[in-house]
Amino acid sequence: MQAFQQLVFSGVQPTGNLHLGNYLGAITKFVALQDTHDCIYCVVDLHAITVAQKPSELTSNIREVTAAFIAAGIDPKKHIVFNQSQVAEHAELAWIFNCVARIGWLNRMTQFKEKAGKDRENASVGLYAYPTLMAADILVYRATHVPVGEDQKQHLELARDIAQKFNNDFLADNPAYADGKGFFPLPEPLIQGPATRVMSLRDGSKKMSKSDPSDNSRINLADDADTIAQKIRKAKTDPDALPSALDGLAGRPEADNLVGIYAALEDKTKLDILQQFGGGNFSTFKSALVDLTVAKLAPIGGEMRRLQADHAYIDSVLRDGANRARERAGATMSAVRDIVGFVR
Ligand code: AQP
Repeated sequence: MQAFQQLVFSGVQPTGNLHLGNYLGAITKFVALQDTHDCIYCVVDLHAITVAQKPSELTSNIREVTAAFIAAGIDPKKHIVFNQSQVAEHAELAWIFNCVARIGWLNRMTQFKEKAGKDRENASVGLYAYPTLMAADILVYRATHVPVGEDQKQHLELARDIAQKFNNDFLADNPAYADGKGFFPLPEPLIQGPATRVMSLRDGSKKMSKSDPSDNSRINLADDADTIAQKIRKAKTDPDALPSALDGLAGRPEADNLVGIYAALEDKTKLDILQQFGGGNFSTFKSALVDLTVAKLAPIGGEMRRLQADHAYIDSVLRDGANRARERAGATMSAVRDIVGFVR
Protein backbone atom coordinates (compact mmCIF):
# COMPACT_ATOMS: atom_id res chain seq x y z
CA MET A 1 0.00 0.00 0.00
CA GLN A 2 2.93 2.34 -0.64
CA ALA A 3 0.94 4.98 -2.56
CA PHE A 4 2.69 7.74 -0.64
CA GLN A 5 5.22 10.10 -2.13
CA GLN A 6 8.71 8.84 -1.28
CA LEU A 7 10.38 10.80 1.47
CA VAL A 8 13.48 9.98 3.50
CA PHE A 9 13.77 10.84 7.21
CA SER A 10 16.48 9.92 9.70
CA GLY A 11 18.10 11.24 12.84
CA VAL A 12 21.27 11.13 14.91
CA GLN A 13 21.46 11.82 18.64
CA PRO A 14 23.75 14.64 19.76
CA THR A 15 25.33 12.59 22.53
CA GLY A 16 29.00 13.24 21.69
CA ASN A 17 31.73 11.03 20.21
CA LEU A 18 30.15 10.68 16.77
CA HIS A 19 31.92 7.61 15.38
CA LEU A 20 32.68 5.46 12.36
CA GLY A 21 29.60 3.30 13.07
CA ASN A 22 27.31 6.33 12.88
CA TYR A 23 29.12 7.39 9.72
CA LEU A 24 29.00 4.06 7.86
CA GLY A 25 25.68 2.84 9.24
CA ALA A 26 23.79 6.09 8.75
CA ILE A 27 25.48 9.27 7.52
CA THR A 28 26.98 7.85 4.28
CA LYS A 29 23.50 6.53 3.43
CA PHE A 30 22.00 9.97 4.12
CA VAL A 31 24.46 11.50 1.67
CA ALA A 32 23.78 8.94 -1.09
CA LEU A 33 19.98 9.25 -0.84
CA GLN A 34 20.09 12.99 -1.54
CA ASP A 35 20.44 12.37 -5.28
CA THR A 36 17.26 10.37 -5.58
CA HIS A 37 15.00 11.50 -2.73
CA ASP A 38 13.57 14.42 -0.85
CA CYS A 39 15.39 14.08 2.52
CA ILE A 40 14.92 15.34 6.07
CA TYR A 41 17.83 14.84 8.49
CA CYS A 42 17.34 15.63 12.14
CA VAL A 43 19.62 16.12 15.12
CA VAL A 44 17.42 14.38 17.68
CA ASP A 45 18.12 16.39 20.80
CA LEU A 46 14.84 15.38 22.52
CA HIS A 47 16.09 11.80 22.30
CA ALA A 48 19.46 12.80 23.76
CA ILE A 49 17.89 13.99 27.03
CA THR A 50 16.36 10.56 27.72
CA VAL A 51 19.65 10.10 29.59
CA ALA A 52 21.36 12.88 31.60
CA GLN A 53 23.14 15.55 29.52
CA LYS A 54 25.12 18.59 30.62
CA PRO A 55 23.40 21.57 28.93
CA SER A 56 26.61 23.14 27.60
CA GLU A 57 27.79 19.78 26.20
CA LEU A 58 24.40 19.16 24.60
CA THR A 59 24.58 22.52 22.82
CA SER A 60 28.05 21.74 21.55
CA ASN A 61 27.06 18.20 20.49
CA ILE A 62 24.06 19.51 18.52
CA ARG A 63 26.46 21.73 16.58
CA GLU A 64 28.91 18.82 16.19
CA VAL A 65 26.32 16.52 14.56
CA THR A 66 25.11 19.34 12.29
CA ALA A 67 28.69 20.06 11.24
CA ALA A 68 29.28 16.35 10.60
CA PHE A 69 26.20 16.15 8.36
CA ILE A 70 27.40 19.08 6.26
CA ALA A 71 31.08 18.04 6.24
CA ALA A 72 30.08 14.56 5.05
CA GLY A 73 28.23 16.07 2.09
CA ILE A 74 24.62 16.73 3.11
CA ASP A 75 23.29 19.84 1.40
CA PRO A 76 21.10 21.76 3.88
CA LYS A 77 19.77 24.02 1.13
CA LYS A 78 18.44 21.25 -1.10
CA HIS A 79 17.27 19.12 1.81
CA ILE A 80 16.23 19.80 5.40
CA VAL A 81 18.66 19.71 8.34
CA PHE A 82 17.37 20.80 11.77
CA ASN A 83 17.26 19.93 15.44
CA GLN A 84 14.18 18.17 16.78
CA SER A 85 13.42 20.46 19.75
CA GLN A 86 12.72 23.38 17.40
CA VAL A 87 9.70 21.58 15.94
CA ALA A 88 7.22 20.98 18.75
CA GLU A 89 5.01 18.82 16.52
CA HIS A 90 7.37 15.86 17.12
CA ALA A 91 6.51 15.87 20.83
CA GLU A 92 2.81 16.44 20.18
CA LEU A 93 2.52 13.46 17.82
CA ALA A 94 4.64 11.36 20.21
CA TRP A 95 2.00 11.91 22.90
CA ILE A 96 -0.76 10.70 20.59
CA PHE A 97 1.40 7.69 19.71
CA ASN A 98 1.91 6.99 23.43
CA CYS A 99 -1.83 6.48 23.48
CA VAL A 100 -1.73 4.20 20.40
CA ALA A 101 1.29 2.01 21.26
CA ARG A 102 0.78 -0.80 23.79
CA ILE A 103 2.91 -1.30 26.89
CA GLY A 104 3.56 -4.87 25.77
CA TRP A 105 5.12 -3.56 22.54
CA LEU A 106 7.49 -1.24 24.40
CA ASN A 107 8.37 -3.95 26.91
CA ARG A 108 9.93 -5.94 24.06
CA MET A 109 12.38 -3.19 23.01
CA THR A 110 15.90 -4.51 23.50
CA GLN A 111 17.56 -1.07 23.36
CA PHE A 112 15.66 0.03 26.48
CA LYS A 113 16.75 -3.13 28.29
CA GLU A 114 20.38 -2.55 27.30
CA LYS A 115 20.43 1.17 28.11
CA ALA A 116 18.44 0.92 31.35
CA GLY A 117 20.61 -1.99 32.55
CA LYS A 118 19.86 -3.59 35.90
CA ASP A 119 18.52 -0.41 37.51
CA ARG A 120 15.41 -0.23 35.33
CA GLU A 121 13.26 1.44 38.01
CA ASN A 122 15.61 4.39 37.89
CA ALA A 123 15.57 4.88 34.09
CA SER A 124 13.65 7.91 32.79
CA VAL A 125 10.13 7.53 31.44
CA GLY A 126 11.52 9.22 28.31
CA LEU A 127 14.02 6.39 27.75
CA TYR A 128 11.17 3.90 27.92
CA ALA A 129 9.00 5.95 25.51
CA TYR A 130 11.93 6.66 23.15
CA PRO A 131 10.50 4.47 20.33
CA THR A 132 7.14 6.31 20.25
CA LEU A 133 8.99 9.62 19.83
CA MET A 134 11.07 8.02 17.07
CA ALA A 135 7.88 6.88 15.33
CA ALA A 136 6.57 10.46 15.61
CA ASP A 137 9.82 11.90 14.16
CA ILE A 138 9.34 9.81 11.04
CA LEU A 139 5.58 9.94 10.69
CA VAL A 140 5.10 13.64 11.38
CA TYR A 141 6.53 14.02 7.84
CA ARG A 142 4.76 10.88 6.61
CA ALA A 143 8.23 9.65 5.59
CA THR A 144 8.39 6.39 3.66
CA HIS A 145 12.08 5.43 3.95
CA VAL A 146 14.41 5.52 6.94
CA PRO A 147 18.16 4.84 6.55
CA VAL A 148 19.45 3.44 9.87
CA GLY A 149 21.99 1.02 11.31
CA GLU A 150 20.96 -2.53 12.20
CA ASP A 151 20.43 -1.57 15.88
CA GLN A 152 17.39 0.54 14.97
CA LYS A 153 15.54 -2.21 13.09
CA GLN A 154 13.29 -3.12 16.01
CA HIS A 155 12.30 0.53 16.57
CA LEU A 156 11.38 0.84 12.89
CA GLU A 157 9.17 -2.23 13.16
CA LEU A 158 7.44 -0.58 16.09
CA ALA A 159 6.94 2.62 14.05
CA ARG A 160 5.23 0.52 11.38
CA ASP A 161 3.01 -1.12 14.00
CA ILE A 162 2.05 2.29 15.41
CA ALA A 163 1.24 3.67 11.94
CA GLN A 164 -0.87 0.62 11.17
CA LYS A 165 -2.75 0.75 14.48
CA PHE A 166 -3.38 4.50 14.15
CA ASN A 167 -4.79 3.93 10.64
CA ASN A 168 -6.96 1.03 11.87
CA ASP A 169 -8.18 2.73 15.06
CA PHE A 170 -9.00 6.16 13.69
CA LEU A 171 -9.85 5.78 10.03
CA ALA A 172 -12.25 2.83 9.93
CA ASP A 173 -15.35 5.02 10.20
CA ASN A 174 -13.92 8.10 8.52
CA PRO A 175 -15.40 8.54 5.01
CA ALA A 176 -12.50 10.83 4.01
CA TYR A 177 -10.20 7.79 4.16
CA ALA A 178 -12.56 5.21 2.66
CA ASP A 179 -9.98 4.40 -0.07
CA GLY A 180 -8.14 2.28 2.51
CA LYS A 181 -4.79 3.92 1.76
CA GLY A 182 -4.43 5.04 5.35
CA PHE A 183 -3.16 8.35 6.69
CA PHE A 184 0.32 7.26 7.72
CA PRO A 185 2.58 5.21 5.43
CA LEU A 186 4.32 2.16 6.89
CA PRO A 187 7.92 3.41 6.83
CA GLU A 188 10.55 1.07 5.44
CA PRO A 189 14.01 0.73 7.01
CA LEU A 190 16.95 1.04 4.64
CA ILE A 191 19.64 -1.16 6.18
CA GLN A 192 22.13 -2.23 3.54
CA GLY A 193 25.81 -2.80 2.87
CA PRO A 194 28.76 -4.39 4.63
CA ALA A 195 28.75 -2.12 7.73
CA THR A 196 25.21 -1.93 9.08
CA ARG A 197 26.53 -2.90 12.51
CA VAL A 198 30.09 -1.73 13.09
CA MET A 199 31.55 -3.41 16.16
CA SER A 200 33.88 -2.15 18.90
CA LEU A 201 37.58 -2.25 17.99
CA ARG A 202 38.29 -3.79 21.41
CA ASP A 203 35.57 -6.45 21.45
CA GLY A 204 33.97 -7.82 18.29
CA SER A 205 30.85 -8.89 20.17
CA LYS A 206 29.91 -5.31 21.19
CA LYS A 207 28.52 -2.57 18.96
CA MET A 208 30.77 0.44 18.37
CA SER A 209 29.04 3.01 20.54
CA LYS A 210 29.33 6.63 21.68
CA SER A 211 28.81 5.63 25.29
CA ASP A 212 31.58 2.98 25.45
CA PRO A 213 33.92 4.22 28.22
CA SER A 214 36.96 3.16 26.17
CA ASP A 215 37.82 5.72 23.50
CA ASN A 216 39.97 3.05 21.82
CA SER A 217 36.80 1.06 21.10
CA ARG A 218 35.75 3.51 18.41
CA ILE A 219 37.08 5.83 15.72
CA ASN A 220 35.55 9.24 16.28
CA LEU A 221 34.84 11.44 13.28
CA ALA A 222 36.78 14.16 15.08
CA ASP A 223 39.93 11.99 15.55
CA ASP A 224 43.08 13.19 13.80
CA ALA A 225 45.14 10.97 11.48
CA ASP A 226 47.59 9.81 14.19
CA THR A 227 44.79 8.85 16.57
CA ILE A 228 42.97 6.91 13.83
CA ALA A 229 46.20 5.06 12.95
CA GLN A 230 46.92 4.22 16.59
CA LYS A 231 43.40 2.90 17.24
CA ILE A 232 43.43 0.68 14.15
CA ARG A 233 46.89 -0.70 14.95
CA LYS A 234 45.71 -1.52 18.48
CA ALA A 235 42.40 -3.04 17.29
CA LYS A 236 41.84 -6.57 18.57
CA THR A 237 42.42 -9.36 16.02
CA ASP A 238 43.15 -13.09 16.13
CA PRO A 239 46.41 -14.89 15.28
CA ASP A 240 45.27 -16.44 11.96
CA ALA A 241 45.81 -15.02 8.48
CA LEU A 242 42.87 -13.37 6.73
CA PRO A 243 40.69 -15.87 4.88
CA SER A 244 40.05 -15.71 1.13
CA ALA A 245 36.36 -16.63 1.28
CA LEU A 246 33.43 -15.26 3.29
CA ASP A 247 32.83 -18.44 5.29
CA GLY A 248 36.36 -18.08 6.66
CA LEU A 249 35.13 -15.05 8.67
CA ALA A 250 32.65 -17.19 10.66
CA GLY A 251 33.52 -17.19 14.36
CA ARG A 252 36.07 -14.39 13.82
CA PRO A 253 34.06 -11.26 14.77
CA GLU A 254 37.03 -8.88 14.93
CA ALA A 255 38.32 -9.90 11.48
CA ASP A 256 34.79 -9.74 10.09
CA ASN A 257 34.37 -6.23 11.51
CA LEU A 258 37.62 -4.82 10.09
CA VAL A 259 36.92 -6.36 6.67
CA GLY A 260 33.39 -4.89 6.77
CA ILE A 261 34.76 -1.43 7.62
CA TYR A 262 37.26 -1.63 4.77
CA ALA A 263 34.58 -2.77 2.32
CA ALA A 264 32.16 0.00 3.35
CA LEU A 265 34.84 2.71 3.10
CA GLU A 266 35.82 1.49 -0.39
CA ASP A 267 32.19 0.93 -1.42
CA LYS A 268 32.99 -2.72 -2.21
CA THR A 269 31.83 -6.08 -0.86
CA LYS A 270 33.56 -8.06 1.90
CA LEU A 271 34.37 -10.72 -0.70
CA ASP A 272 36.19 -8.13 -2.86
CA ILE A 273 38.33 -7.24 0.14
CA LEU A 274 39.07 -10.87 1.02
CA GLN A 275 40.12 -11.52 -2.56
CA GLN A 276 42.57 -8.65 -2.23
CA PHE A 277 43.97 -9.45 1.25
CA GLY A 278 43.15 -13.16 1.82
CA GLY A 279 46.11 -15.26 2.98
CA GLY A 280 47.96 -12.15 4.20
CA ASN A 281 48.60 -11.18 7.81
CA PHE A 282 46.73 -8.56 9.80
CA SER A 283 49.59 -6.08 9.95
CA THR A 284 49.60 -5.64 6.16
CA PHE A 285 45.81 -5.35 6.13
CA LYS A 286 45.76 -2.92 9.05
CA SER A 287 48.30 -0.62 7.34
CA ALA A 288 46.06 -0.47 4.26
CA LEU A 289 43.02 0.10 6.50
CA VAL A 290 44.79 2.98 8.27
CA ASP A 291 45.58 4.65 4.93
CA LEU A 292 42.03 4.21 3.67
CA THR A 293 40.36 5.37 6.89
CA VAL A 294 42.57 8.44 7.19
CA ALA A 295 42.02 9.31 3.51
CA LYS A 296 38.24 9.13 3.97
CA LEU A 297 37.77 10.55 7.48
CA ALA A 298 40.51 13.12 8.01
CA PRO A 299 39.08 15.65 5.50
CA ILE A 300 35.61 15.25 7.03
CA GLY A 301 37.01 15.69 10.56
CA GLY A 302 38.87 18.86 9.49
CA GLU A 303 35.82 20.37 7.82
CA MET A 304 33.68 19.39 10.79
CA ARG A 305 35.95 21.22 13.22
CA ARG A 306 35.96 24.31 11.00
CA LEU A 307 32.17 24.40 10.65
CA GLN A 308 31.52 23.58 14.30
CA ALA A 309 33.46 26.66 15.37
CA ASP A 310 31.17 28.86 13.27
CA HIS A 311 28.19 28.94 15.62
CA ALA A 312 26.34 31.64 13.68
CA TYR A 313 26.41 29.57 10.49
CA ILE A 314 25.43 26.25 12.13
CA ASP A 315 22.62 27.86 14.12
CA SER A 316 21.26 29.56 11.00
CA VAL A 317 21.24 26.22 9.13
CA LEU A 318 19.25 24.66 11.99
CA ARG A 319 16.83 27.58 12.23
CA ASP A 320 16.18 27.60 8.51
CA GLY A 321 15.73 23.81 8.44
CA ALA A 322 13.39 23.96 11.44
CA ASN A 323 11.22 26.60 9.77
CA ARG A 324 10.81 24.40 6.68
CA ALA A 325 10.29 21.23 8.75
CA ARG A 326 7.68 22.96 10.95
CA GLU A 327 5.60 23.85 7.92
CA ARG A 328 5.39 20.22 6.84
CA ALA A 329 4.90 18.86 10.35
CA GLY A 330 2.22 21.47 11.01
CA ALA A 331 0.21 20.30 8.00
CA THR A 332 0.36 16.70 9.25
CA MET A 333 -0.70 17.70 12.76
CA SER A 334 -3.68 19.73 11.52
CA ALA A 335 -4.94 16.60 9.77
CA VAL A 336 -4.12 14.39 12.78
CA ARG A 337 -6.06 16.68 15.14
CA ASP A 338 -9.11 16.40 12.87
CA ILE A 339 -8.72 12.62 12.54
CA VAL A 340 -8.46 12.15 16.31
CA GLY A 341 -11.44 14.46 16.88
CA PHE A 342 -9.87 17.41 18.67
CA VAL A 343 -11.60 20.79 18.29
CA ARG A 344 -9.38 23.48 16.74
N1 AQP B 1 27.93 0.62 15.59
C1 AQP B 1 27.08 1.05 14.65
N2 AQP B 1 27.13 0.52 13.41
C2 AQP B 1 26.27 0.96 12.43
N3 AQP B 1 25.37 1.93 12.63
C3 AQP B 1 25.31 2.49 13.87
N4 AQP B 1 24.55 3.46 14.38
C4 AQP B 1 24.87 3.66 15.68
N5 AQP B 1 25.87 2.82 16.04
C5 AQP B 1 26.15 2.09 14.92
C6 AQP B 1 23.53 4.18 13.63
O1 AQP B 1 23.82 5.57 13.71
C7 AQP B 1 22.60 6.29 13.67
C8 AQP B 1 22.58 7.30 14.78
O2 AQP B 1 22.61 6.62 16.03
P1 AQP B 1 22.15 7.40 17.32
O3 AQP B 1 23.10 8.45 17.64
O4 AQP B 1 20.79 7.89 17.14
O5 AQP B 1 22.05 6.37 18.48
P2 AQP B 1 22.64 4.99 18.82
O6 AQP B 1 22.24 3.98 17.80
O7 AQP B 1 22.25 4.70 20.20
O8 AQP B 1 24.19 5.28 18.68
P3 AQP B 1 25.35 4.85 19.62
O9 AQP B 1 26.59 5.35 19.00
O10 AQP B 1 25.32 3.42 19.92
O11 AQP B 1 25.11 5.69 20.92
P4 AQP B 1 24.94 5.20 22.40
O12 AQP B 1 26.27 4.75 22.86
O13 AQP B 1 24.49 6.44 23.10
O14 AQP B 1 23.93 4.10 22.39
C9 AQP B 1 21.47 5.27 13.77
O15 AQP B 1 20.93 5.04 12.48
C10 AQP B 1 22.15 4.03 14.26
O16 AQP B 1 21.51 2.86 13.79
